[in-house]
Amino acid sequence: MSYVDEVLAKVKEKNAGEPEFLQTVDEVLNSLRPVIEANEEKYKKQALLERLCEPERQIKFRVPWVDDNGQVQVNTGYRVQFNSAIGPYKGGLRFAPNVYIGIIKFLGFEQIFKNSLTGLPIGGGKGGSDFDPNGKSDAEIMRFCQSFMTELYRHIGPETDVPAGDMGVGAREIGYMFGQYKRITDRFDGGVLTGKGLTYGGALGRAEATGYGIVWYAEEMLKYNGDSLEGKRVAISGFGNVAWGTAKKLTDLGAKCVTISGPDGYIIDEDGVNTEEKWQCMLDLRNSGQNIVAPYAERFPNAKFIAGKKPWEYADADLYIPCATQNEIRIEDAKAIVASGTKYVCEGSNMPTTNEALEYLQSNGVIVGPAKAANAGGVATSCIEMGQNAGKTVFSAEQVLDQLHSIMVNIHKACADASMKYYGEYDLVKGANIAGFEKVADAMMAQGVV
Ligand code: 2IT
Repeated sequence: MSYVDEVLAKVKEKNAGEPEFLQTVDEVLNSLRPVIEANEEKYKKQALLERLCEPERQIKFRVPWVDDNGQVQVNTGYRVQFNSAIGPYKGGLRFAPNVYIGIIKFLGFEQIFKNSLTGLPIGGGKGGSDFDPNGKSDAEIMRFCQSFMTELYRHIGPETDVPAGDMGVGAREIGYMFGQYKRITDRFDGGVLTGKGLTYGGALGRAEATGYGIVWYAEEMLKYNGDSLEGKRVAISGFGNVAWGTAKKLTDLGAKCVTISGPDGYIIDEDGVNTEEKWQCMLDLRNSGQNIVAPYAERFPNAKFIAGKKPWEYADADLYIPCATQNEIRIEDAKAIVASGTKYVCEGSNMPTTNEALEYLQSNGVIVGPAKAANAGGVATSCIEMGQNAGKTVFSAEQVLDQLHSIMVNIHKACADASMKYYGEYDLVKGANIAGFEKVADAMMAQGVV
């Protein structure tokens, strides 16, 4: 049995109840085969892959809080510190009812390669809670965030582990957590959290960064294939921070975003989600705490709401960009996307495509930009924010966004070059895994058995 197969079998046995984690490990390790085979003896002796698949540390804790009726509620908090070979653990916090250790581990594992791809010195980590922010009052959100940080603070720090937002955690939640961290520790450690407000250390451009980065990555994909975004019709899913930044940058670059979506269904807006008013509407929908997009069609009567469906059935797009959540493109969705005749899918959300759907898209000639490369602009800008905080300075929006743009161009090139080198073809999915892995593997080997 090859070393990769041996490790895959062990990981499957050991993490049987964590399908999302197994999904990403399976996808990543399979694509690393040629690199592993070239170094098999050395890597096997050092148990490099076993170490890579085992988090350095996992923290699980009780988060008690009092709701507005005086009732005590209890949630579970998590922080998985996955890999610190190239820098302090870095990655977001997700608050969503379906969060359990398997989700945090899949996100943390992906984060290792993503952070490596940025070219910046950040390791991989992820955390969160099964707390559902929808329908909660502002006071409840604050009490939850304070309780969460009352345990988390002892495990994080600007040189140790630097959380940020993910689904359910935006600038408001980061603010409440930062306040509590500062109160407990009596330190203004600006760089302990990223995605902060602009008045207390946040970076200009961080809010837009994930979406902007995705579109810049998509632009590189199209350019490489002799194409451009100008005049393209783009179907995206989601309506949160990632979808918002994506819709804005698509408009900037002359493309038209024609769909957005929520758990209740999707919106078709043939005029384009392309005005300040429409982007503000996305923010309002997010802030409503209802987690629905239907009201968009009431506010903009030319738009149509399709209940209970996903935008992948919309056939008239040149490019599809999932920006909602994991496994939102399943095999039947991949079939619809292929049937539309599109050439491109660029992943915005983390692991939006099941492995079966991914295989179907690629084997039918669709060029896929993988999330760990395409959405790396968010965490890259977080690292710029860490640098700003450490240097006791403030960067201009232009400084941040110019750097972000060149990071995205470099990531695309690193993915393309790595897949050419090991597979002799342009496959960004494999290339991202390989390019991300090589740097981490080298650092792990250099640092001995730790
Ligand atoms: O998935 C991600 O890369 C994020 N949620 C952002 C992580 C970060 O540390 O900015």
